Amino acid sequence: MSQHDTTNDTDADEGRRFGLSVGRRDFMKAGAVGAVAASMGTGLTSLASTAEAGGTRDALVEHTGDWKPSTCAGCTSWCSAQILVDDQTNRVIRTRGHEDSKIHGKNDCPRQDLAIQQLYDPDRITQPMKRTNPEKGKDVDPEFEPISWEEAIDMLADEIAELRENEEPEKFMVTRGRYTYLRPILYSYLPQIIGSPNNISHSAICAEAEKFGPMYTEGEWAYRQYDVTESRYVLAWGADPISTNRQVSHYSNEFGDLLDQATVAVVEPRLSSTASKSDEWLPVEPGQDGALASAMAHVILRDGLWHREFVGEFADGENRFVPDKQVDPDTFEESENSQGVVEWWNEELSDKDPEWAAERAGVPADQIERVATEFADAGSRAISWLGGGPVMQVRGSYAAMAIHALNGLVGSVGNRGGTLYAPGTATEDLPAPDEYVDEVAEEGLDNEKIDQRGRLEFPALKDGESGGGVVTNNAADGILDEDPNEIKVLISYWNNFAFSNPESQRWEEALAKIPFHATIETHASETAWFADLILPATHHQFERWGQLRSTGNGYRTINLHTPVLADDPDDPEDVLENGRLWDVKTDETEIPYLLAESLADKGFDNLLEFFDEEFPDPDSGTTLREEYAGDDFRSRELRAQAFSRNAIKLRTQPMWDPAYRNGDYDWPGGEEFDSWEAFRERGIWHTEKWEYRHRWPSEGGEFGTDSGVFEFDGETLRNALEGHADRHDTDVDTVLDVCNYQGRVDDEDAPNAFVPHYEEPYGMGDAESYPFKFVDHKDRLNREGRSANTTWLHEFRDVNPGDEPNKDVTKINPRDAAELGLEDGDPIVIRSPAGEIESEAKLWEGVRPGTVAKTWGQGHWAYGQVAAEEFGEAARGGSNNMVIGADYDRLSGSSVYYGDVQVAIEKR
Ligand SMILES: Nc1nc2c(c(=O)[nH]1)N[C@H]1C(S)=C(S)[C@@H](COP(=O)(O)OP(=O)(O)OC[C@H]3O[C@@H](n4cnc5c(=O)[nH]c(N)nc54)[C@H](O)[C@@H]3O)O[C@H]1N2
Ligand SMILES: Nc1nc2c(c(=O)[nH]1)N[C@H]1C(S)=C(S)[C@@H](COP(=O)(O)OP(=O)(O)OC[C@H]3O[C@@H](n4cnc5c(=O)[nH]c(N)nc54)[C@H](O)[C@@H]3O)O[C@H]1N2
Ligand code: SF4
Ligand SMILES: [Mo]
Repeated sequence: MSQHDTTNDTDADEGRRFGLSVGRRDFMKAGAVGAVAASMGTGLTSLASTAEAGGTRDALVEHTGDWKPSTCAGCTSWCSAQILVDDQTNRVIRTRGHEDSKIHGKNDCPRQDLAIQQLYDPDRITQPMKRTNPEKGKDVDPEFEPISWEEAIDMLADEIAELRENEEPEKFMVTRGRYTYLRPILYSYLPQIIGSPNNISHSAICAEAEKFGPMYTEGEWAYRQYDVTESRYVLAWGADPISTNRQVSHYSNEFGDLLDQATVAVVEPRLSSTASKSDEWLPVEPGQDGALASAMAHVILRDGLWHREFVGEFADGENRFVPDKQVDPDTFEESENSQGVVEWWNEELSDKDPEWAAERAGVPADQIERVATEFADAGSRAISWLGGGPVMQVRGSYAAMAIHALNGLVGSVGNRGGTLYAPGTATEDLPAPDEYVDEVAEEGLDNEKIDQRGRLEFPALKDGESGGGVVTNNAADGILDEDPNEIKVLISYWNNFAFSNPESQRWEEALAKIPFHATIETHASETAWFADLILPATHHQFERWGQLRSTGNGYRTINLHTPVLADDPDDPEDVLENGRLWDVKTDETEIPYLLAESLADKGFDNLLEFFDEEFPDPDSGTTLREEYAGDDFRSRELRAQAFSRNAIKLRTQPMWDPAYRNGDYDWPGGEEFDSWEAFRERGIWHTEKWEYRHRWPSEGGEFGTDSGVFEFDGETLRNALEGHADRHDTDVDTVLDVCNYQGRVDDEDAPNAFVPHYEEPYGMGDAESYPFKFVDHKDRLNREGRSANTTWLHEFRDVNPGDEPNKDVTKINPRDAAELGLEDGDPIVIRSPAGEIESEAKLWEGVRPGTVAKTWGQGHWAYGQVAAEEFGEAARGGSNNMVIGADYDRLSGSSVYYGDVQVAIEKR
């Protein structure tokens, strides 16, 4: 493993290649990282040689520094972590899972180590940069120049102040990707006080369609945790939990035991890591999961394998779920826990037998029978594990409902060995800004959002509400069409929308159109290429305050991000001096605070007043100005850091402040700390353990649906769809027609719109010109989009079944390859109606004939010297999002990645 050579940076024309005119000082700084690394190497070697034989590893761990708590945000597992910081060099040398975590203990996943490469990446942005070339475009060198924080913040404040003066605050926009739970400050409160409704999150390019399933069956717009230690059957749908998905660390720990005690079956068009280690692989035709789910439900009911206590029973005990026969609802006595199973059978399942599904899904009927039977034979200790693959598709919402409803049929919902949610946590909401919102802002906030959510064609029914969710990728069209309004000033943070959105070419255009764009990132990403201002961010795992949470093994933990490089993280001076490598600041706290000060200079002081009034240190009551008076920029920077610390203390106060938790606060139970220092030093807090079945109405609980029970008949969905139709003075059938679904309210020839049901996949591209289905999947070493510039990502690409180190291959079944005349290593072009990319053929049996699979995450033309072939000039590999067109599962607002994407493959 070689850290890429920092001495490259001194290459004479590097500045030009980077498109960043960087001064000599920066190269020297980069050089200094290299020097530390080199000297550390010697230090460790000598330390190792003095340690006792066999104990070198322990010597390293025990004697070189302290393990400090933080959080890994490498994926949505958000594992609590511990970081070993070397005493002598103040350098992070190791990370691991937090030893006290009841979810994963010290065991993390290998991706944590890549975070260290991110931290010390010589290509990080080390100080603010301003664009000097007013022209914007992919092929236009931005000609960035370094500037001071004071100048940078002033520039941004000028732009915002101007919008306010012109009474057009709705032309301001914030986008976010990953975040910590200090996010409301930048993502919600800042635009609210300025007066813009336009805060757009990445959620709909992430996994919203997945949440649709549990929402419209049991009323939970949330991810599940899976009780794998108690389970006897795991049926994973497009989820690859030892490689991606959520809680990879925990599920990887448990996977060996799981295979001993349970059967694992994986529904996947490609042989994923999990499929390769499981008992059954159902190599589904992309987009046809809904057919399998309906057929499995059919078998479970036909054979009388459902869970009586959860679902109910025929009054006389005779099973009337006979294929092709309708059931009289009066003959069935529903349990207190659920409703509508008879309707589901009558409207959808009665004729969906395994033969019917086999024809569509390309999986043998006897395998469907066997898997459905063994799944239900595990009783309630069976998991139907819903990943993004089967549902981030044009009509994916209904497949999500069907797949999740299988958990209802076998009674594994909230039950031992089944699908659990998170026990209640003791975080507190940050102070609310409502009092600081003035009239100009109120008017701005009345505008429609730029992603057009809630329009007839974008129901985005999060939490049952019309327009309740985001339609991330459509914001690009909103910006381009100035519909509902023009966007003049954008702050983007912790995302790379010009790369991560399907048909990302549209974002390049949209970003080029925005007159002023500031981005807060660690790297010069594709998005930064279009920015006017790059504000360099602290690294989330090592250099800042924040908080995330993990859910697994029956618990939820609250995990702190701490600035581990500072000796005393509570001391703002120490954090600014020692807590970060470069002249970088924290997106969610310090930057909004500095901006508030600068806006106040320009006559708009609502934001500053809010921060000053509402964010004192909750321990001492000291306000920011009492702690650091003075109006020079240094005092402001210190207040900004104190603000960060106070914000995290306020957010976590119930956990560490006995007086607070014993007051009015509705304490949910869980660990109790007696002081901030005690909590901060440990950095992790546990809930109580999930109590099985406590939400079952038969046990005195309630589900979050409109009916309060688990719904097989989609009553909550009916209400949500009717709400959306009413808002547009139309009927549900029109909504479904406009949104491209097949279900209807009352039409013999169409599926019932409310029950979980099969919808045919919809091809993006005609099958004749684009004969292959494209199967996109995450890299085992992707840290979402953030490990792109680490060498290990590229060196170890073969941790993905079928991939090759340092290459970006496309996996093609040898039978298809023979027809195309392709051999291993042949250069190819992948073409779709959206665009084309270049790749290399890899003949591999692990993909279904008729499909090609390609790992996501390559194809950067910016981001850094490792990520790109030539920074700003040439891409390394091909970005899948250039061929995945922009389309939507409109009921959830989700972007489509799977099932419907069709491509042509040609030899280059
Ligand atoms: N290693 C790693 N892990 C991660 C992340 C990461 O970047 N890297 N990111 C995290 C994030 S942000 C998220 S949202 C989660 C998402 O985690 P998941 O929801 O589990 O993952 P997706 O990437 O949406 O799912 C893609 C999978 O579906 C399969 N697939 C494609 N088409 C179909 C189909 O038609 N049917 C079926 N059944 N499967 C299909 C693909 O082969 C792939 O295995 O992962 C998190 N975990
Ligand atoms: N084809 C395809 N596309 C996908 C996916 C896929 O599986 N296939 N996955 C989708 C999913 S699930 C998601 S969640 C999105 C993720 O996509 P985005 O939400 O766009 O986020 P990332 O790409 O992870 O963010 C990368 C940016 O974060 C910056 N960054 C890195 N570390 C930090 C930090 O500590 N602080 C700050 N402020 N910035 C930092 C980097 O400079 C970089 O530009 O991508 C989606 N896009
Ligand atoms: S599973 Fe995700 S959050 Fe946990 S250590 Fe790995 S990358 Fe980090
Ligand atoms: Mo995601």
